[in-house]
Amino acid sequence: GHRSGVLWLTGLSGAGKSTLALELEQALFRKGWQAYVLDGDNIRFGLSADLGFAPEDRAENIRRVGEVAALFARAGVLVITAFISPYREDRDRARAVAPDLFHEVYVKADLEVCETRDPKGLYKKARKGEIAEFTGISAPYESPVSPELEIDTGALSLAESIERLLGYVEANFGM
Ligand code: GGZ
Repeated sequence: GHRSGVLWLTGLSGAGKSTLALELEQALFRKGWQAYVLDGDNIRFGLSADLGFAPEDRAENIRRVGEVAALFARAGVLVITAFISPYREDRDRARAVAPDLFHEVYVKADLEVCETRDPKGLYKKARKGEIAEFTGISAPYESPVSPELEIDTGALSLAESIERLLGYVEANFGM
C-alpha cells in the first residue's frame, strides 16, 4: 500500500459515519497521514447542492462522490467518505471507478438505535411525515453484502470503533 485509497463508509443516518470519519481523519493526521473526509457537510452544500434525496438524486450524488474520491486517492490522499449511500448499485458503481483503491465499511447500527440517538430530530420529523423519502423510515437502506469491514456502533464505543478502523487502515493502506 501507499497510504492512499478510498475508505467508503455506508450506513443509516445516525449510525455514526461522520463522527467516525472525522475522528479517524484526526487520528491519521496525528500519525502523519494525508487523510481527508468527504461528507454531506462539504459535498451537499457545494458539488451536490442541486440534488435532493429521490433515488435518482442519491445515485447522482454518490456517482459524483465516487469520482471525486477516486481523484483524491490517485493524488495520494486517504479519502474517507461518509454518505448513507443506501443503494447497493450506487456503491458498486463508486467502487468500479477505482476498484483497486476502494474499501467498503458498513457502519452498522439498528434503526431503533439510530432513531433513539436522533441528534438532529430528523427521524422524529420523518415519522410525522415532515421529511419525505427518509432512509430507514420511508426510503430503503440496502445493507452491504460483503463489505471489507463492519463496525457495529451499537455494540462498540467510539474509541473501540476508531481502534478497529485505524488497525484496518494501517494493515491495508500502510507502507
Ligand atoms: C436521508 C436525509 C434526508 C432523507 C436529509 N433521507 O444524519 P444527517 O441528516 O446529518 O445525514 C443525512 C444526510 C444524508 O445525506 P447523504 O448525502 O449521506 O445521502 S445519500 O448518500 O443517500 O445521498 C441526514 C440528511 O442528509 N437528510 N433528508 N430524506 N437523510
